[in-house]
Amino acid sequence: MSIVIHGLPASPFVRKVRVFLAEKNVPYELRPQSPFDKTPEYLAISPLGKIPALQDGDFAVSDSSVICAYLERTNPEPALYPSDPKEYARALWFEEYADSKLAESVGPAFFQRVVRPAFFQQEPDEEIVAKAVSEGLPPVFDYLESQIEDGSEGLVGGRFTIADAAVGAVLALLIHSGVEIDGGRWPLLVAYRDRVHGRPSFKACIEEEKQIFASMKK
Ligand SMILES: N[C@@H](CCC(=O)N[C@@H](CS)C(=O)NCC(=O)O)C(=O)O
Repeated sequence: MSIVIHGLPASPFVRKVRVFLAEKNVPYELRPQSPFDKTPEYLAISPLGKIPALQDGDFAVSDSSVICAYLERTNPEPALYPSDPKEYARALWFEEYADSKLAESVGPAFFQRVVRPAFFQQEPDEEIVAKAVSEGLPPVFDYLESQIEDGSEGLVGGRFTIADAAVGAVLALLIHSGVEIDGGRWPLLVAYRDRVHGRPSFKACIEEEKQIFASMKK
């Protein structure tokens, strides 16, 4: 297996890359790398010390967006970036939105409910979770709800693209955090989330992660 992904399954950015690889049917090895363990060896392949990083033979590169763009060139089928210029730009926009605003809004609940107990043996601060759920998340859910076409397989061009790999990867954090999306208020988002997470690529990751988090809580 020539492709190695350095990272942990808990990271939405690692999940995005894993889903992307699965959608393209490319085998890879996930090599455990904590974002808190910035060894000189890891910094040599990921200069910011962040996960994920990719190694493909003697080539290494970091950042999930860069990695996916690289993989699209090395493994063009199925295409996960639209070819139409406007759709391409919109797909990149949703990837950017997922990696920044959506991740920042979902992050506090995940950090409190999963990262603190599992990695630091600390209790979650439920006030932080409640604030994120009541104030941080509704505007991003409103925005996504306004962008989803009823029944569509993806946010752009009616099919699964990098946009959905990125958005779905961050939405998966809510499952692990025990945060529900209110289907009465955001019905298109819930249906979209279910369609995206129902794909074999996402299903495999999410099931594996559930088992990992369950065993870490014991
Ligand atoms: N833009 C980067 C973000 C990666 C990122 O922030 N990863 C987190 C883990 S989810 C990390 O490594 N954090 C450690 C740090 O910021 O030093 C990407 O898309 O790969």
